[in-house]
Amino acid sequence: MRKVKTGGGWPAVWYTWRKAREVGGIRKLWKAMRARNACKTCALGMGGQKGGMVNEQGAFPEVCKKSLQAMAADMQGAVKPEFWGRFAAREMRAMSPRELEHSGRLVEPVLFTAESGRYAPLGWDEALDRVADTLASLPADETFWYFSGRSSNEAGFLLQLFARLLGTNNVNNCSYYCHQASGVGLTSATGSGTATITLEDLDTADLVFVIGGNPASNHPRLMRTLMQVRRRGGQVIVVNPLVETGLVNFSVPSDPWSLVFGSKIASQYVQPHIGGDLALLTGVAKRVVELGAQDEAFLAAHTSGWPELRASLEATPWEEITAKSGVPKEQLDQAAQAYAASKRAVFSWTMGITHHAHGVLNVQAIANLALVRGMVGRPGAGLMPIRGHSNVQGIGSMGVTPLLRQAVFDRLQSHLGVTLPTTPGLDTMACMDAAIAGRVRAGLCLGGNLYGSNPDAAYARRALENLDQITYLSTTLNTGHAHGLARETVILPVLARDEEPHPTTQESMFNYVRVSDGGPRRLAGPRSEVEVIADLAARVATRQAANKNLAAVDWPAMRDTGKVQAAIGKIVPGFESLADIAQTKQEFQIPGRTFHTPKFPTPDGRARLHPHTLPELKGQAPGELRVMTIRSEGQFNTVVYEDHDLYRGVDGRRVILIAPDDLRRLGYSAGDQVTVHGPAGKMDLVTAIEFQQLRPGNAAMYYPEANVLVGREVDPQSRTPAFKGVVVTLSRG
Ligand SMILES: Nc1nc2c(c(=O)[nH]1)N[C@H]1C(S)=C(S)[C@@H](COP(=O)(O)OP(=O)(O)OC[C@H]3O[C@@H](n4cnc5c(=O)[nH]c(N)nc54)[C@H](O)[C@@H]3O)O[C@H]1N2
Ligand SMILES: Nc1nc2c(c(=O)[nH]1)N[C@H]1C(S)=C(S)[C@@H](COP(=O)(O)OP(=O)(O)OC[C@H]3O[C@@H](n4cnc5c(=O)[nH]c(N)nc54)[C@H](O)[C@@H]3O)O[C@H]1N2
Ligand SMILES: [Mo]
Repeated sequence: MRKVKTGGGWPAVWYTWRKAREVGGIRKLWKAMRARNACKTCALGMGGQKGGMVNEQGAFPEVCKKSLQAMAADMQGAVKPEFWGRFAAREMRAMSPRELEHSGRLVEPVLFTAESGRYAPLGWDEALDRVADTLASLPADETFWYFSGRSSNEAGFLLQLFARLLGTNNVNNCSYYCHQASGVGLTSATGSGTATITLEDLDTADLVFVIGGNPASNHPRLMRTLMQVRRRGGQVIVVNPLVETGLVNFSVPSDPWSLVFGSKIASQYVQPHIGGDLALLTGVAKRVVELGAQDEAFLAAHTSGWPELRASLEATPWEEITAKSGVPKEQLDQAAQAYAASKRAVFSWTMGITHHAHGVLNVQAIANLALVRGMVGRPGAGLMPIRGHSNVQGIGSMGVTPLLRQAVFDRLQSHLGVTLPTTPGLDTMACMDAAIAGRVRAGLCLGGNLYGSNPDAAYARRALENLDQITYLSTTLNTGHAHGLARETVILPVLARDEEPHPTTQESMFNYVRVSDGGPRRLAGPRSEVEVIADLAARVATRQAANKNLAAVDWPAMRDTGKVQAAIGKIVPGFESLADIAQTKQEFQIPGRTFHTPKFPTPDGRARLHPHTLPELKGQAPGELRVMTIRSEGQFNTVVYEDHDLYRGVDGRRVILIAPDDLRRLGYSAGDQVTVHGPAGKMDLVTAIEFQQLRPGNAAMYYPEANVLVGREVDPQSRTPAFKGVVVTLSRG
């Protein structure tokens, strides 16, 4: 396949027309896209009360391929009633993620049993009773609750509340496989786990670091911002082992000049080894200090740990830094010079930073580098984890974590008059381990694809198979519904956010809370998430009449989202105005999270610096390669829309991208069929693709397919798997 020379551009425009045809015309798609609902894809945030395709500053049109894909998927027809009779689970397992997604919207509850080996429809009452019977009969700690980041704040809050009142803290969300290292790392540095800036800050930044991410495909709306930084004469430093076409040049579809001529994005493109960022960031910080460009006054007044960090930077030899980062000293110097000259620098990052066994250390190293020049706690500068799912941050704010924040815990107890469980809850990987060990017996998943997002796919399948019951609240089919089967598996079809009967809210990565109006249902059958959760909780409460905790909430009343919003307003600090948001429709910035002055919510009010020793670079033995498992242009997580990867010019997904030198060194040629051996297993019939734009020693494969190889090693602090640091070897065939 021919590789395009720029990201975005006309292909993105043509794509819009194609999608419009699929869903029955541009007017229909336009109407759906313009409705007042928060965008369904990434957490950069769009839509809400200013109308669809509008950002928090009111800029329009802000549209990307992903939001069209997601919208078109929700606008498709229903799964055909005969689907369930025609395809047994075995046959569903042979379907690709794309085929499953395109089977249609789920409109009726279905039940799979191990005995029958297939799903069959059943009525809502019967389905909810079955789930309620299981949940009510088990000790609460033998259940677990997984949330994706696609659902509303209201659904997230209500479901975690139900789980706690049932008696368990086994409550977690996809963040454990995503940005958890950012939350943990940022909290250790600034006392707050989210971005320190707002979207406006990016308008005055003169330098933006883009570390370990491919926003050209995964957060396309950020590209306009990066283009504007360059137009203002600012710099964009990209740190990525792979040269992503769209980060070199991007044609912003909503900008006529850019669309025709393309816009330069990276002013410097640094290619470290996979996992080499900690060394690289340490090197840049060391060089900044050598240049005398640190902000001593800021460090003395607003940080703690500077003498220790300085000593550690000075003690780390350059040879170690360049060997472990893979980046020559001149390039580190160039980045340090640009940073030393910057007045307002923003540091952004994504999965190339968090998906490592040292993910938290990576995030701390970014914070160190920013703090050394006083770039946190002033306008136009700061720290910006680029979040994944559209409401993953809100789901976290709502208390979907094993450990509730103390304020939320206290208020729940005092407002409801309940005693909450204090057992340490299980994070996502710990739930899988508990399932394998038989210590948890049932699970409930609010969206997502727990099977598909897990490392070590065979282990994930066995873990889920070992459960008595798993329940999925889903909009469409995914691989989890075919491979992640418990002895009894129930799928409950739910409405997408723009079909909800009541307004819901979502939080962007800039801590901005949006209101989605909802809208008319597209198909008969699915129910709102909040309604399903309230109904289920009511049924369990009836079965556990002696459970005073569950009796403390009027569950049937909670079917009204407004009641849930009132509860959130009372319980979650910063969300007070949610109480009457259905009437006011007033969107807001969560107070206390954006830092325009250097006052930090740490115990001593100072930001904390963290010295590090550099971990060994993995995968250096002869025959080994470091693999990062990454997304293509045509997918959203485990949902694959297209098999080709436009900007990397790659066809097919059973591939490994290898640098030309490595291909020769290992004795293969481009196009050879290989078996890739990883810590968790092997993958055969993989096509070796010669890929110029990779730093030698490093290779790339597509997620989720490559999860058969990825091991279960997690970062000890954030419990996030090392999806990007997978050591593999190859054999022929
Ligand atoms: N279209 C689309 N948009 C999405 C998603 C999607 O699947 N599709 N998913 C959403 C979600 S949930 C998330 S979390 C985000 C993910 O957004 P990204 O983090 O951009 O996605 P990945 O494909 O995991 O990105 C990996 C990028 O990091 C680089 N990388 C890998 N390892 C390293 C490393 O060790 N160091 C450095 N410096 N770079 C490295 C890769 O070369 C690649 O460019 O996107 C969100 N938006
Ligand atoms: N090897 C490897 N593994 C990875 C990653 C990687 O880079 N490499 N990335 C990790 C990351 S960053 C993440 S976030 C996880 C992804 O983790 P998940 O969030 O668990 O997975 P998704 O594929 O995003 O889930 C998609 C499904 O959500 C459902 N859905 C969509 N919209 C709605 C809705 O409105 N409501 C409800 N209830 N359901 C809905 C649909 O059924 C759809 O099939 O995977 C992780 N796993
Ligand atoms: Mo993610």
